[in-house]
Amino acid sequence: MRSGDVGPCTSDPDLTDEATYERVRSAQRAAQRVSRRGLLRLSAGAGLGAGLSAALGSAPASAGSPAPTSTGIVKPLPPELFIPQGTNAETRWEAMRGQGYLTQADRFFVRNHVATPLLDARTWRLKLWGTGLHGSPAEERPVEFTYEDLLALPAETLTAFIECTGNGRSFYTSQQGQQVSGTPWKLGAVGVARWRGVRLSTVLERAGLTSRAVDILPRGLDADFVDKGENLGRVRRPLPVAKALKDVLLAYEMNGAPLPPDHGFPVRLVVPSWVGIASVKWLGDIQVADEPLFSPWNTRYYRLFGPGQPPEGSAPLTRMNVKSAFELPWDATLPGRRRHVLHGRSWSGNGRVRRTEVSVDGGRTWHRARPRDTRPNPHGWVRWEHTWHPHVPGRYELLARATDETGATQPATAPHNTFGYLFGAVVRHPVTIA
Ligand SMILES: Nc1nc2c(c(=O)[nH]1)N[C@H]1C(S)=C(S)[C@@H](COP(=O)(O)O)O[C@H]1N2
Ligand SMILES: [Mo]
Repeated sequence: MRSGDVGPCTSDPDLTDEATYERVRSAQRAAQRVSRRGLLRLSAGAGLGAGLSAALGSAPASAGSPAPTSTGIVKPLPPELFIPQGTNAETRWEAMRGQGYLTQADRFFVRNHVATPLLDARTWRLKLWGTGLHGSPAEERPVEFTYEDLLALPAETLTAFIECTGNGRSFYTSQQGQQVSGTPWKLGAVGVARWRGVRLSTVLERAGLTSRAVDILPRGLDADFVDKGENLGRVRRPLPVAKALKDVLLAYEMNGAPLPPDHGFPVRLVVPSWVGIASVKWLGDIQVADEPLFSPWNTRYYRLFGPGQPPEGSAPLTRMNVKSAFELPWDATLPGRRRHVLHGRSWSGNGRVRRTEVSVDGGRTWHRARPRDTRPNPHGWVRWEHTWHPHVPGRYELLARATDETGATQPATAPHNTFGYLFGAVVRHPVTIA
């Protein structure tokens, strides 16, 4: 977002640190009390915005709309763009070659706990409820917003990546010989889009956010998630109010078009720089509480478990780490004795990437890659290129290593954790020179 922080949290605290997390929560008491009158005014005279007309015209629930396939994903998954991963689909990095800065929806990865639900924007409502709102003590009197209400509120755009916490997970096994559980992603569980919608702070304030609110719990409208026979209910993950007020978007557009069904139509959260699970899709309701909230998605998942961690796991994961990827097929073959321009992208949840270095000799020597985005977006990625002229045919490993504005860089190995989260080590990309 262009403008500065909103709400009580004007610094940039590291909420992965539990002590900071606590401090942020108490600072939250300074949050402004906002009346609910603004909300009532909304209903009168709000015309249909262009986004709504477009969305209603192509309402996924209308007759003749595509039905989800066996993967539960609605959009086509051509093999040249996606690697199938069960109910998920991974972007092929070679499909980013020649693309612009943004990841288009036709190739944006999909991470679904269950099937994509087909929702109707005309009947959809966002409900806010809980002890953190004025005059809404109980679930039975939620504050409701229609799709049209949201379109009538001030809109913001935000260019940000969404990345699965398990992106790169397969490299724990293939590079480090370690066992991990979960979808064996390579590096294609990330994409950058231009999201448009309403600031979550705007909606929380209009719903009557109190100064006592500490956590919110956004919940999706997809079906219950069942893990090995245990029903864990609908996907939901608590978010501290401090982050909710800072830079989170209730997005209804992706790259200038209404959200596609697979990416959260009609409305999703976009929680910039944080683990993908925070960006809840198909948003149905948000509990706002004056006490800390918990769900399996911040207790049993999305913490680090394993060596060096307490039995209950680390603090809940928040920011993503630094990563880099080449826009090449996995196990690429390139013609020898000619010049190649290698392309790639680097990104970090800590902030802007400052530089990327490339090694074409397995890590012995490193060369600064040429950045292609000179004014990098704080929540996006940086494109870069490096010229390579291999003379000798054979097997190579290409490495890329980024450093972000906090000085965080990609190590040679990633600390093991049983779920294989946050693989931030340098990935060794195999290439054969023919
Ligand atoms: N309701 C709901 N929201 C969800 C999920 C889900 O399964 N259901 N998956 C989460 C996870 S783990 C990720 S990584 C992102 C993926 O967003 P995308 O499918 O648009 O790429 O959505 C998040 N939001
Ligand atoms: Mo994820």
